[in-house]
This record gives sequence, C-alpha cells and structure tokens, in this order.
Amino acid sequence: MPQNLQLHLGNSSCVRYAQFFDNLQGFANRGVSGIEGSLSTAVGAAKAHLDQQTLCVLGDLSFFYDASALTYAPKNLKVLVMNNNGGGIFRLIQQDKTVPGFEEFIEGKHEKNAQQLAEHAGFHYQKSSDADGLVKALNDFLSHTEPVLLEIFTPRLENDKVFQHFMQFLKS
Ligand SMILES: Cc1ncc(C[n+]2csc(CCOP(=O)(O)OP(=O)(O)O)c2C)c(N)n1
Repeated sequence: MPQNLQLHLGNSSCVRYAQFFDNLQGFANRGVSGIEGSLSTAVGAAKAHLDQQTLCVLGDLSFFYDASALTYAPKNLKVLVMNNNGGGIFRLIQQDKTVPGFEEFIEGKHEKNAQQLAEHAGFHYQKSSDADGLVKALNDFLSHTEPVLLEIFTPRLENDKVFQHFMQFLKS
C-alpha cells in the first residue's frame, strides 16, 4: 500500500481478505443492511480529502449496487473492483451450494463487468485476470493520476476453495 492513501473497504469478502495484511488501516461503511453505500462513502471521503488519494476496494455486487456514486467522484479516487461474478461470500459461508436456486437467488451469479459504468463516469478502466497481469496492472493503477478503476476477475467457483485452503495453511 502506498503511503498517504486513504483506504475504504466494501463489505463482504474484501474485509476478510484485508485481515491477511499486517497493519492495514482503513474504513468500512456498514449501511442499513450491508453492501449499499460503500462506494458513496468513499466518494464523500475522497471529496473531503482532496490532498490525498482514496482507494475503494469492493466486490462486484457492492459496486453495481452503488455505481451511480461514481458519477460524483473527484479525481483522487481509485476504485478496485474484485469481480468474482456474484456474491462470492455466500460460497464461503454456505455449507450446501447445491440447494435449489443457490446461484440465482443467493449468490446472484452474473456475467457483467464494470467497464461501461467506469467509462461513463470518466474513469480510466483497467482489468486483470491473472497474477502476472495483476502485478503490472497494480503498478499502473496506483501511479495513475486521473480517476481510475481496476477490475480484477477471479474464478467464481474457485475463490472459496482458495480462501479455505489458505486459512487451513495459516492454522497449520
Ligand atoms: C443492501 C444489502 N442487500 C443485500 C445484502 C446481502 N449481501 C451480503 S453480502 C452480499 C454479496 C456481496 O457481493 P460482492 O459485493 O460481489 O462481494 P463478494 O461477496 O463477492 O466478496 C449480499 C447481496 C446486504 N448485505 N445489503
């Protein structure tokens, strides 16, 4: 993490990922029910602190839910969308993923991406779907001086398994 950067986390998996980093300080907005308003809060915080960069890290559903906030974003906002094609948190916490309607009604599976919404709001759009590309994309993303959105695609059916394996590894 660059110095002097204000971090905002969405709800859901990104908060769980953040726990893997030492000394990571950030803000997380818990709205009425959860995922609404994470991006709006980061936009407001960026506007209130124009002298520093604000980075908002959030999941795809949280992003789509609140995407209109992007239209009001100041130049010092960076958005990192972790797109696992749905509410991946439910794959982590749901024991039985074979229950009828799981993908449609619980996970909210989709094939959408953030590109058009980002460009509509005047953001430079970047994407990455593999580890090598991500290293380069992150460097560009963090050094970009205009509003920028990086979308990281991860495999919907593998995220929960990787997370669980990593947790097991840490415990062992
Ligand atoms: C307003 C609102 N609606 C629905 C929910 C239920 N909910 C909790 S997490 C979640 C999915 C979040 O998906 P995403 O932002 O893509 O993050 P991921 O789970 O993939 O990390 C949903 C719909 C909520 N918390 N708040």
